[in-house]
Amino acid sequence: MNHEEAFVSIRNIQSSCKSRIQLVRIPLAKVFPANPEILEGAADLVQLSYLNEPAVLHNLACRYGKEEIYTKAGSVLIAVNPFKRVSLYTHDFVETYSKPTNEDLAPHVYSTMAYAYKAMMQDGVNQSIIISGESGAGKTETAKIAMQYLAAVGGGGGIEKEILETNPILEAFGNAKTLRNDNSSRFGKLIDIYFDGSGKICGAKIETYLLEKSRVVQQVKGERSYHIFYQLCAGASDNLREQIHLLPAKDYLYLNQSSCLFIDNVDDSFDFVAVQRAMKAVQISEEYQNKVFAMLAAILWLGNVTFSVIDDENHVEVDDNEALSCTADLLKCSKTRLMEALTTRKIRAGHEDIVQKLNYSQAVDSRDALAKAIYAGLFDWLVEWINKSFESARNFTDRFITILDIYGFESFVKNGFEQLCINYANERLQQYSNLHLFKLEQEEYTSEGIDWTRVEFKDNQDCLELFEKKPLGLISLLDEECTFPKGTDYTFAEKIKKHLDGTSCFQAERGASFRVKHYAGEVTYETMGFLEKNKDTLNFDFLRLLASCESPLPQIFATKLEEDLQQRTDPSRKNSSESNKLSISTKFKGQLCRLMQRLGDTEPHFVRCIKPNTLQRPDLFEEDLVLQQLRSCGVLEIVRISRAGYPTRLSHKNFANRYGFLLPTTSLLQNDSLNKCVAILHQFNIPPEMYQMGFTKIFLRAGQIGSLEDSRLRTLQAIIHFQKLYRGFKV
Ligand code: AD9
Ligand code: MG
Repeated sequence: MNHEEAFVSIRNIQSSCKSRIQLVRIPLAKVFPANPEILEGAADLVQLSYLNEPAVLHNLACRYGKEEIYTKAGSVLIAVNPFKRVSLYTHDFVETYSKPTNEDLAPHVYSTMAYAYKAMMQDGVNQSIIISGESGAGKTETAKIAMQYLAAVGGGGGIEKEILETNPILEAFGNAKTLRNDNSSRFGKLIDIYFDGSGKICGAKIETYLLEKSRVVQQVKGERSYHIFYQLCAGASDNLREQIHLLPAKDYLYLNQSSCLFIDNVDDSFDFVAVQRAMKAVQISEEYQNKVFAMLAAILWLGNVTFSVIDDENHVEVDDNEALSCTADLLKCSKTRLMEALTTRKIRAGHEDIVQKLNYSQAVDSRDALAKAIYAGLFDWLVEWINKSFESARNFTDRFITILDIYGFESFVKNGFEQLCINYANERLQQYSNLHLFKLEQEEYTSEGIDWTRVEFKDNQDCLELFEKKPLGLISLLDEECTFPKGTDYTFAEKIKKHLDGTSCFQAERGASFRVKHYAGEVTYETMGFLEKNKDTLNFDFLRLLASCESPLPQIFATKLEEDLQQRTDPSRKNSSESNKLSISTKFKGQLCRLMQRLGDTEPHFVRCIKPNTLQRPDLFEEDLVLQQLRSCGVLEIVRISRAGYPTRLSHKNFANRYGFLLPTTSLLQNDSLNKCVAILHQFNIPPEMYQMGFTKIFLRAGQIGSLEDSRLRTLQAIIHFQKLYRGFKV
């Protein structure tokens, strides 16, 4: 064997945690020390002596094999998606975790929630649960489990049932089947659950972020639009079907274009009943439910509206057919007005309006834009309705636990504007969690009188500046380009390359692409569609059309859209013309900023969800996939923060009890724990830079406990061996 190589026995981890030993030749640099057996499957990663990536992975795999899906990484809870029912959420579990105990209970969402609930009630500090992870990792399920726990311990008034019923509604209208997750949330969600002085739930408030509107009109092959469309088509009663001129899902372009109408093991008509029940629970009357369904049908019919070219310039008129009549009938608007809005655009020139005819692709875009606006209006209306239904009870208290279920970091083959926004949100959350965890560490060190300056820590401020800096940050430059009449996605790409190339987190790529070095990895973005999506131009003709509808919902949408337009108009600028309204990215930045402030007033708890395989299958732990997530959701960063400091912490007493017997008999005369600790450190030649002595605890650098454990084990084995010999001798 040469110096650079080592023979190592590799434990081939099966999900059942049974090991198969294999002998392989590996470069020395790639060999990491394994942890002592006593740490196998440790409930907290920080307990590991060796915090290298394979050790962390091995630990999670071992636990996963035993259906121990929860593991702690310091104060963070890691949840590995089991993709099957696990018996961890019964009433007994709620009981166990909600009772005060001195025992160390296994990591669980319930234990995080129990801690948060207690802290809120006893210390009066509002709490937040921040759930992150990539698509399909289990964020939404975890959020529901958290809510169910709170409903169990803080329930009784009945309102908790209504709060839980908001889940099926928001999932029906905001979730869809994607290639990654059959029930993927296409919006971010923050829910505050309010409690009265006796700890009973008394209200809730929901805020949503960036709903993916484009899905309403287009999906990639194998994905679906929002569940509610298929549920409606499958589950509507004959009466309702007739009322809203409903066809089967396969007959609507917006639903059939992606060749995916069903989801395995999902019964859409059954789920429709559940949604209707949930809507009733939040006091949406049957009459109003039917108005909601009429809007959905209007969107579907709108998708079937077709156009015919009428001249050499490709101008179009709407085909006057069933699709057009049904849309107009459902919206309760004039057919002529609808036709006009779909095929022309009024443009303001000086003091006059000029009517411009649309060509074929413009008309299709305008039809889709109307469908998206109606859907977004409907979604916002539902959220507002739900919030109103909880409003009165909420007024009496300011005590709450907030749960954040937000899209995780995304990196696909092609990444666009949505990914940029999502990853920006993740950068913000990452900074927030790093600062918090770092602060926690710092507090513990300070309270123990430990020298804190020896711990180094790097943050992601550079990347956030790349986004937020004014005037030369990604968001500012994008906004600026949106205000130029001649600005295009291409000129935007040119501009950011000119101004940002050379900054630490940015790299120019070929064509209209650029690359950002995120904390979780590098992502290449293509600027196509950036300007249009950032502007989210609102066509005033549609606003007027919706306002003219006799049905109440389109009227409400029109008012809301107008309000939104006003909100998005920067008050510092006087002229409220379209080009001066706040862009989507700037609005999102503001939302994130408020979110951070809100979270800043609470005591946060972090849950990182991990997807163990891409097949959504139980009992399959793909190490590479998990490792990539551990890196990108910052678990290894947390571990690194601990590693940068002194991850092993034992009280003087525990340390002295565990290793004291290894001391020569003379030292054993020391009866004081602290003196014993010092003697042990001397005995084992642990250098001063490898530990610090706190007031009540001893702090050790990563890896130090391993050699002590080895000696302890060897000595114990020798003692046992000796005892056996001695007994044999006696017999
Ligand atoms: V997305 O970003 O919204 O696409 P999520 O929210 O992270 O994603 P979700 O909670 O929807 O993922 O979980 C995906 C699927 O995993 C669920 O539909 C369940 O089938 C499965 N899952 C997740 N967590 C659990 C669990 N604790 N127990 C059982 C689970 N199944
Ligand atoms: Mg989700």
